Amino acid sequence: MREADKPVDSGGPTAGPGPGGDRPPPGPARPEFWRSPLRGPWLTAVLGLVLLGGVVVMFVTGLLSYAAYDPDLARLNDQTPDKGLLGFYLFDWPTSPYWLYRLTQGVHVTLGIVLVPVLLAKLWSVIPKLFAWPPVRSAGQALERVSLLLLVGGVIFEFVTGILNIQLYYVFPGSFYTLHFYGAWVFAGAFVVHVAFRLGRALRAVRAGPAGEYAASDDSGLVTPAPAPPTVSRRGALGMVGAGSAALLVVTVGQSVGGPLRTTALLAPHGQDPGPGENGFQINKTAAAVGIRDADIGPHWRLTVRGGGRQAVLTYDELLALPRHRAALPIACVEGWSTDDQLWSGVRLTDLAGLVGLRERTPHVLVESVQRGGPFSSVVLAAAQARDDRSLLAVRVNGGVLSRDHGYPARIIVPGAPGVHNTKWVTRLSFGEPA
Ligand SMILES: Nc1nc2c(c(=O)[nH]1)N[C@H]1C(S)=C(S)[C@@H](COP(=O)(O)O)O[C@H]1N2
Ligand SMILES: [Mo]
Repeated sequence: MREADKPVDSGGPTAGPGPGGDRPPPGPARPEFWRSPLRGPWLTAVLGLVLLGGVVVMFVTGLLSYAAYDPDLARLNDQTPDKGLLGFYLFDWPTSPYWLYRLTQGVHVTLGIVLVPVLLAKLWSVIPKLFAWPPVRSAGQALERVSLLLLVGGVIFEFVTGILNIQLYYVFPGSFYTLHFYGAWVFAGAFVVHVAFRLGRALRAVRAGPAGEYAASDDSGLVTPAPAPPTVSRRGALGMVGAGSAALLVVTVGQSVGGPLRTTALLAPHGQDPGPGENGFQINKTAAAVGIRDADIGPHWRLTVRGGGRQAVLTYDELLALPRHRAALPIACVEGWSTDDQLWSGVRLTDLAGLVGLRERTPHVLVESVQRGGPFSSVVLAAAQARDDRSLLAVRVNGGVLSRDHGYPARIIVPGAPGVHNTKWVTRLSFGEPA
């Protein structure tokens, strides 16, 4: 009974009351309450180092995802207009390689799911520290505990909001995007502090091995003084965590990799085979789900093209009469799922800009759909996106007419961009807007 044998610093005014002064009250604050022989610096360090690598990749791909939305281009593209310095690194999202967002966001979401068992195991491995007694020993230690609160709270917040979003539970007070964005920065700050303080110790613990020498002289607060008989070794426990991650990988990754793997994406709401035919690939929001009416996309539908002080209004037949080009491009959603390349056919955005005299040096373009409201009903595409030869206002896909749910009569498809920039049910293109 470590705590009982040796006098602990007197905690001053915050020390626990009652007999024994700083003897923790019965329950989880007593080290012998936690009996698993698995806990110790080695297990915590190995899990921590795996998380360190994973979290860095998640943070970078998350920042990339934010950049891919082109938030600086227009207020319309940005749910976090008060980001200030946090947007310091933003850059123009490229159109090549055309699978760029499919890769970065597929990695972000898949890795997030795969890390869940690692995260849970890591939190389990350090849980006795949550009940450390006395709760506050010194100002420095209090500060450390607050940073750990931000670290643990932040990581749980990021995983929970991310997973709810990809499982399509939109239960957030406010926008997921805003919460996940600011949450990531809070977490990242606490994470940097944590790594700075603990990396050296973690590396030493890993070198010492699973049954390392530390047990006798342990000051980590992780090793139980009253171990229960082991049912599995530390390596075995780690193996189970790894197996859990591998299982999650198998039932998730197909939604991003596609091809024959798509049918294995059991955990992915959009991951599975959406049926046969030219339009047989994932749908995000159906026309019905966002309130598209027959009249909106029937014979009275028009495409208005504006820019440079001019305007052209086209019927569907007039749009079909324009020169058509093809591009094989995927849809890659922020939720991590993506389609295989689909063969789109439609009118180049530069040709449409040409209708108002802006074919050369085509500027950025405001794309609006017939959808009334909703965060994805309109978007601003960058000039580089509008100028790419593969950027189309598509009217056909895989040889068939666009289905209602894929954006009939006409939708945007842009290489490299997040799915949300591929606006469906388009009715107006305003080149050079907002000014
Ligand atoms: N008008 C409109 N366009 C939209 C959306 C929307 O909700 N409304 N969703 C976007 C999102 S988030 C994605 S991922 C793609 C999905 O396209 P799909 O349903 O054809 O696969 O459409 C985009 N275009
Ligand atoms: Mo999306």
